[in-house]
Amino acid sequence: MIGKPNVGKSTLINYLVGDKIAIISEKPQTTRNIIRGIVTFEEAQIVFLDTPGIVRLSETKTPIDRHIIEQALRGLKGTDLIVLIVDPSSISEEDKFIIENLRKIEKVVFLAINKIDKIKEKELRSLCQDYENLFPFVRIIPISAKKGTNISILAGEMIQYLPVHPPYYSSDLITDQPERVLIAELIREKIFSLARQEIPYSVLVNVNQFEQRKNDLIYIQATLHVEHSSQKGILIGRAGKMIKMIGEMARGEIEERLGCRIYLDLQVAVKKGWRRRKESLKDLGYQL
Ligand SMILES: Nc1nc2c(ncn2[C@@H]2O[C@H](COP(=O)(O)OP(=O)(O)OP(=O)(O)O)[C@@H](O)[C@H]2O)c(=O)[nH]1
Ligand SMILES: [Mg+2]
Repeated sequence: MIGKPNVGKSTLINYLVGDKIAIISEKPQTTRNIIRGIVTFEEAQIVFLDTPGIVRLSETKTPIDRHIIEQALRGLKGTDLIVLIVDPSSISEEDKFIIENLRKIEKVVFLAINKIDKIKEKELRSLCQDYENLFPFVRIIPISAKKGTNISILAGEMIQYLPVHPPYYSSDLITDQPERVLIAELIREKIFSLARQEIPYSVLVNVNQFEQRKNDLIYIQATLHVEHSSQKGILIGRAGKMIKMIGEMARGEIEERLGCRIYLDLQVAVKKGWRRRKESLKDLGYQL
């Protein structure tokens, strides 16, 4: 699944697997890694890849952003099917940039026009026509990832185009993402919903400790790395208010997921200019 930032790729993967495996926010460029969501149907298994939102390479602000996008585009070659996800506004430069990349690889491409809960039937028809004129999509399916509209149709159609192969994963698995990574992501999601401007983009979350303590309590220690010392104060907030709120929101959700009580210990540290250094990709889970 590929698309420009904020079109609802992560919302869609969560709907498909029936659980939250990818974080979501109102801000663009939330997803940083490729996340696998596995759905096993009676007649097939689909391994969906949620990818970071694509912007034109000339628009990237840091070498890391550039690498992340290049990686997502390269990843297209290794898949059986591609679903381009767009929002129902008119075709943007980003959409065109992605389509140009799709032309270079000969693959079956579906178009999913998401957020149809936000537009009128007539506008949708003319948008479908515009996309049809632009690229030979095998199917154009209007969906709402938030409401679940037409998602089963999309999956059903995709199954028709899958190659024959034994399942890659056991049928009870919905993701191969390690628990620590998911916890770090959930913390990052709360930062996206509470902090403003550059802050969410400047934070790198590392879960360092994850230990079972007595009385069914799990102790989790995570460090929130920011790029500059000035951001440290903002993330902590006046009298520690901001970090406390992040911690409370994240704790609630992590407890729900793990089904037990946790003690969440958050620390903020400065990792000067980490977004400008290519080595940081390793901390983000990429292979250099
Ligand atoms: N109205 C409406 N909003 C939606 C729908 N799907 C997603 N959204 C909203 O769109 C915003 C972005 O959703 P995400 O799933 O984070 O988008 P994304 O494509 O993964 O974004 P990046 O990771 O930044 O590339 C969130 O506020 C979602 O709630 C939909 O079907 N209808
Ligand atoms: Mg996303």
